[in-house]
Parts: sequence; C-alpha cells; structure tokens
Amino acid sequence: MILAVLVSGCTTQTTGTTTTPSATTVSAGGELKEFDMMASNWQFDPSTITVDKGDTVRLRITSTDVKHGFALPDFNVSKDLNPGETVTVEFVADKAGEFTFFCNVFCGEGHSGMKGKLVVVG
Ligand SMILES: [Cu+2]
Repeated sequence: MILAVLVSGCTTQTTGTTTTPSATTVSAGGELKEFDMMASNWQFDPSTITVDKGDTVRLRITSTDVKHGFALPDFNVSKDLNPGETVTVEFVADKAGEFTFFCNVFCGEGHSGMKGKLVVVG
C-alpha cells in the first residue's frame, strides 16, 4: 500500500518540488543566542562564548585575513572560513560543560594555538 502511494505520488508531481523542514527549531525553554565572531591570525574574537543549556547558538563568523576554519567537534560543527565571507553556524547547546573550538585549517605558525571556549551553563 505504502509503495503504491509513493509511486503514484511520484508520477503526479513535477520534479523539484520537495519540501524541506523548517530550518530552526528552538528546543523548549531555550533561547536563540546570536554572536558575531571574527577569526584572524591567530585568534577568535570573542574567544569565550557563554550560553545556557538548551539554547540555540547562532554564530556569524568572519575571517578578516586568511582562510581559517571553525571546528567544534562536541557539537559536530566544522566549517571553512574564507576571507571576507561570513559563515553562519547554528547548533543546539544540549549539554552542559566547557567545550573547545579551534581552527582546523592550517594558517601559519600560531595555528595550533588558535582556539576558544564554549561554556554551556547547565
Ligand atoms: Cu588555523
């Protein structure tokens, strides 16, 4: 039965009309916390971000010099930051603690020290 519905649905619909779920889901009790962040040799500014557990965190990150990266493995975030381009990163801070984010694109001698901290207050 289900297969029949899917097949008939396909034949009657034109291609390219797939619907996508709404992009932003703020979990119950959480707020949307937005930050503008600059990346440059060899730091993030601000380098410490504090939010509450359950918040949806939106970072707008801009590299002001060379190509950098933004990696926050605890929340499955990894983005390339091309110079002059603002990249938006969004995730739900669903666990409390202190988490390190760092540059994951080699950018010179200070690369390994280019990191910051996300503090999620539980
Ligand atoms: Cu780097």
